[in-house]
Amino acid sequence: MLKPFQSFIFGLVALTSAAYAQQPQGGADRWIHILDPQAQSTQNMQTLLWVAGIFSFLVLVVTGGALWWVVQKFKTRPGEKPTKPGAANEPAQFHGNNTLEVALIGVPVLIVSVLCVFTALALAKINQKPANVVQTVQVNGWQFWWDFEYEGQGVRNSNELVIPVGLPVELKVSGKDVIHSFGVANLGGRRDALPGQTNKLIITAEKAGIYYGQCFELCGASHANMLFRVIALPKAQYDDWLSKAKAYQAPKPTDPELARGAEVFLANCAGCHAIKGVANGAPSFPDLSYFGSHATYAAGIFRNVENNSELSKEKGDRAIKFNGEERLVTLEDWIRNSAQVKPGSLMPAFDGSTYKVKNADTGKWEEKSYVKLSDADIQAVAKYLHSHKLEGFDFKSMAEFNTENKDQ
Ligand code: HEC
Ligand SMILES: [Cu+2]
Repeated sequence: MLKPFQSFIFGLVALTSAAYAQQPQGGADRWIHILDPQAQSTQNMQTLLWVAGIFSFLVLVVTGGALWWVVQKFKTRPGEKPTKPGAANEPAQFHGNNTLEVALIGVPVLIVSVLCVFTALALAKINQKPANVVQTVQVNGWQFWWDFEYEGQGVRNSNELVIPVGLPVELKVSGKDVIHSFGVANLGGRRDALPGQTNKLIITAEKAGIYYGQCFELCGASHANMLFRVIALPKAQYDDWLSKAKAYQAPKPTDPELARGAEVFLANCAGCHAIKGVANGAPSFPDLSYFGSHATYAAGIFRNVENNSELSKEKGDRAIKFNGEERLVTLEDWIRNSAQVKPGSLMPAFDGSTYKVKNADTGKWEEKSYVKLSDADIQAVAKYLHSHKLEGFDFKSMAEFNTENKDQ
């Protein structure tokens, strides 16, 4: 059994580490940090947290102190006989005390009422829809990634939400298969992403930079790998991004390797993934139109680098064991067998491996194999994906930009 003091310290450590635990993978981004508000709404929540915290601390001091005082005053000391009824050191015995009872009921009611007022005021502020909302974005949670659809713009960007600095963006959050929860702690709260329902959330980033978010509702094997980035750009840059994303049409590749990549993409990937000007894909799979500009892939868990030699453990890039040998995960590994590097990924493998399906007619399990792409084809398609960039936007190189920003 832990002694009270030890368990108190243990609890404190557990709480503090929970606040710091969620370190992002790949890229020196901001951590999810409940005590690092970066928007007015999170500032309001933080103030409320402090008010409630201070009240709770006072209650702890008063009740804990009273208990300690009583124990010290009335405990039986070494050599003393246990207190007996009627003995000289027995505390005064009484039944019923109006003042004490009123105080014991009145004080907690007062504390809760005060907290209630603070909470209602904060909620009213947070839920107020500002008049200057610049963009509405439909946010869809899928197993195990996020889709962002810019209403009225014809722009879809998966796993990375680009917003302007200082201006409110309205998010319409929904789940498309199971229940997810959208949360970007530093910018403002969470919303459950429920199938068949839309929950609204307004976010405003006060400073430029990359903010880290993730799914907060257990949704399956890769729930913990269902991350996303919010990229806040100065307004002019955001407008530029949006207009380029709107106008984007994939160029026809001239380089032979890219042309091969395009063929592989059309034959194997285009049924699911959209690339503007190449394929419409399906809304239930990530849009790869601007993949070359993205900071991360696989729903924020891997850093998107053009050259695999840029990967490093020091930068937080993930390594896993392939055939017993540990090495850093590349985009080619992802394409070859995504479920090997992200458990439960619903993207088919392209390594010729086998899987089992139940035949609906016979009820028997049958073995099937995935398509096998050659290493050269996988490399070509990876290179092809990287070639789809919005000119002047390379969020891959925003890590430094962000670290600088953090120290302001
Ligand atoms: C049957 C549909 C399907 C096909 C075909 C498919 N994918 Fe995917 N792909 C998915 C799904 C589902 C995900 C999301 C997985 C996740 O993050 O959990 C995904 C994710 C990705 C991502 C990461 C996107 C991001 O921003 O996080 C890339 C890159 C990708 N696929 C490339 C390919 C390539 C290249 C091919 C063809 C060789 C291909 N996919 C074929 C379903 C498919
Ligand atoms: Cu989820």
